[in-house]
Amino acid sequence: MGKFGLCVLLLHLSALSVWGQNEAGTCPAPGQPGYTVGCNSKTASMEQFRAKSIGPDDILTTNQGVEIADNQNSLKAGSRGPTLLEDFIMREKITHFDHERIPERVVHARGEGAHGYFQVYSSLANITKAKFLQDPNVQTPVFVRFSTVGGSRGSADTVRDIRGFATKFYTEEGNFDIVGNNAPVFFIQDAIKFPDFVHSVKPEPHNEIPQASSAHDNLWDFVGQQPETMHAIMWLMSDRAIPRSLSMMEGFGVHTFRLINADGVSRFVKFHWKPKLGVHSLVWDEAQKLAGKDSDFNRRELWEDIEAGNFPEWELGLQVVEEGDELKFDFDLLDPTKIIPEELVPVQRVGKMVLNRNPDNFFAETEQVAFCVANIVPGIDFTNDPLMQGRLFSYLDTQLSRLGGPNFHEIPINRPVCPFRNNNQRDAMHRTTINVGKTNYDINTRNNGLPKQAPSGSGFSSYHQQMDGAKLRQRSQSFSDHYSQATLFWQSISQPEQDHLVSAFSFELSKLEADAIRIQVLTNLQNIDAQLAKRVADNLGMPLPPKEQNAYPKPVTPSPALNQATTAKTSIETRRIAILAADGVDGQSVEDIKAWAAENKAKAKVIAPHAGKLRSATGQDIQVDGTIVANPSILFDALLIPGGNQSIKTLQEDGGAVHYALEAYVHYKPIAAAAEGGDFLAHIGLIPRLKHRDLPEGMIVAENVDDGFKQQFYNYIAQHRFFNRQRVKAIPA
Ligand code: HDE
Repeated sequence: MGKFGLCVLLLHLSALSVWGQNEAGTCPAPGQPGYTVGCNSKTASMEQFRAKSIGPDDILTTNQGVEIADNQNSLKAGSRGPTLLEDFIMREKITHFDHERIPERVVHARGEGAHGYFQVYSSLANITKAKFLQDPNVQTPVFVRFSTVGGSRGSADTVRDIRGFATKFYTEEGNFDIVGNNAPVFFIQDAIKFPDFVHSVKPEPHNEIPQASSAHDNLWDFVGQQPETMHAIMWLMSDRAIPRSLSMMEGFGVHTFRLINADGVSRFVKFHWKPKLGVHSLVWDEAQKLAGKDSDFNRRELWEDIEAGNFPEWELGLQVVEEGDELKFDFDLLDPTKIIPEELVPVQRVGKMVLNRNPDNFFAETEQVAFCVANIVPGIDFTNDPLMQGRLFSYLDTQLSRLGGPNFHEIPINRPVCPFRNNNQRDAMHRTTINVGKTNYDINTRNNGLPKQAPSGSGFSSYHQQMDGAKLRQRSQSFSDHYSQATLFWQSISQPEQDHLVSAFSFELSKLEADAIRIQVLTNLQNIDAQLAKRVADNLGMPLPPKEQNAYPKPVTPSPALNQATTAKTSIETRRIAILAADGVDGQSVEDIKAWAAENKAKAKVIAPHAGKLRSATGQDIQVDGTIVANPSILFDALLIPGGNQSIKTLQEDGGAVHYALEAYVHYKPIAAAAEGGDFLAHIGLIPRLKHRDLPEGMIVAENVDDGFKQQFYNYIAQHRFFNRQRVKAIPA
């Protein structure tokens, strides 16, 4: 910082009269810059000085605050001589760089985060005393981190995987974290199996292959031996595991938690996040190509949507079960491999979460954020789910090494914003708080007994659940049906989703080396549904193994809530439309569609064979937003081919353009053509040549881009994909 900057800062600080360390000797308020536990008049000014956030606009200094005069040349003995050890500026810089990385998360390493708020629709006082769920006028700050599970930090976004969906609520009573996933069930029932499960799905230990993929022998070997994985495996092989966008996926707390009201009455609860834009997925071929062409596809879109003011939004849903109803289901509420079908216990939508601000710094916020299942507030409590019990231990434990010691709660993104007052935890690595005073123990008399416990009736106290039972290593018999809900999932999803699921199993199993593993998995599938097993076996060219005698499933009633085809399909917000054009295009329709898309919070881009500008049929300049080669069709939700004789002629001769449309077709995307655009589609064989009738579904061919055209295009884009298209398999794209 330059001397001038320092003066300005000091002047600014001395002008603070309310929260600053001023003449009156007061301390900054909790949550304000410079606030520190135990802050008093001696420490505050130093803390304020340090609390200034570091921007790019000051003069470079060393970490000791010394201004750097030359950041381009190291100190040498002669301009061609060796570098001197004395060069403390270079040594400090390189030493710091050498230590820039912290260990990546052992799972969920790749992620992206955003800030926002949560607001309850109306008071939930009847079911919980949690303060942030009482007042519809209160907006509670949140930070959300989405992640994939298996891949390393630099792996691709669009791999087949469960997505993490972790939310930290900075409530006025302390931080509450819902550390959830985009699947409502987990692969195992007991935490003791977690390291084995994770080892099996991660790259194999001898060669670290494959990265961010479940298609290898170790995972399927584990799955074959552990039928409890099968329900979550169905989700992993389904379209849910390749979300179109992070804002188009559901979130689930997975475990059953408790809600406790002010009268001490406890109820069971499952947490859900319901996306405003509905649940939509990529298709597998597209996901695989995206992993190469834009490995940041999901991350980039989240960032861009927030920058553009298209804020992702979810409703918080609760499934509440009365304490007395705990045992009324034909599965165990404590079993994390089971859902409560929404048709049995409806999801009440109780509030909304909006993500409206990107992090300032990826490392400081998204990388250093520490979620923990054990972070709860009064009014919320745990259950005996044996997976949850293990998680209560694991998160803080792993963060001790990931974030370098027990003081990671002091990192700004992890700090509560409520009046975080005091405790006697002291010292350790990276401590930044300067505690003052002579006492660091409870109960003391030397500091009038302060800090002290919350008065009786306030503060957190655990739900008084009755416990008994022998000490043993055993799983309850009520956890033993591993197939019925996998069958429920299979029978609930739509036909296209079933087809995709069969393809996903076939793809993954075809990549295995060991036939024995394939046979074991087919046996498990046979226990779920004979049709499913047969279709996969046929694709693998293998006979169907016999169904196991003692396997469930029970008869199931399909759950429409699991069917992605019934999701919200009413909006084109955030959707991306490619306008494929070349010189000579009808400029008016390009402008029209761009304006119409923007009005509807969608994004239309002109994609052309070359960058720069296009010359329209009437001689205007049209800005090209991207080239065909750098902006493939997989980056878009829909395709428009405007008219213009010359443009169409050029596109017909351009293999890249032809492939563009064929690929959009095989990915089931809406395709619209205006005027001569229809000739292009006919030329490449996507629609009949002579009459533009009997079009494949999701396609529009019209004379111009009038209101009727736009309305139909809107409906088609909102529809997302058209899975009943003919001849998709025959098209080489
Ligand atoms: Fe996690 N999990 N997990 N997990 N998990 C971690 O914590 C663990 C489980 C989930 O964006 C780790 O800080 C155990 C279920 C998310 O930072 C670790 C068990 C669900 C994230 C860990 C589970 C999750 C994690 C790795 C079984 C959905 C990323 C680094 C007993 C409800 C949070 C870290 C973020 C991260 C342990 C199972 C979700 C090792 C032991 C079930 C979203 O502590």
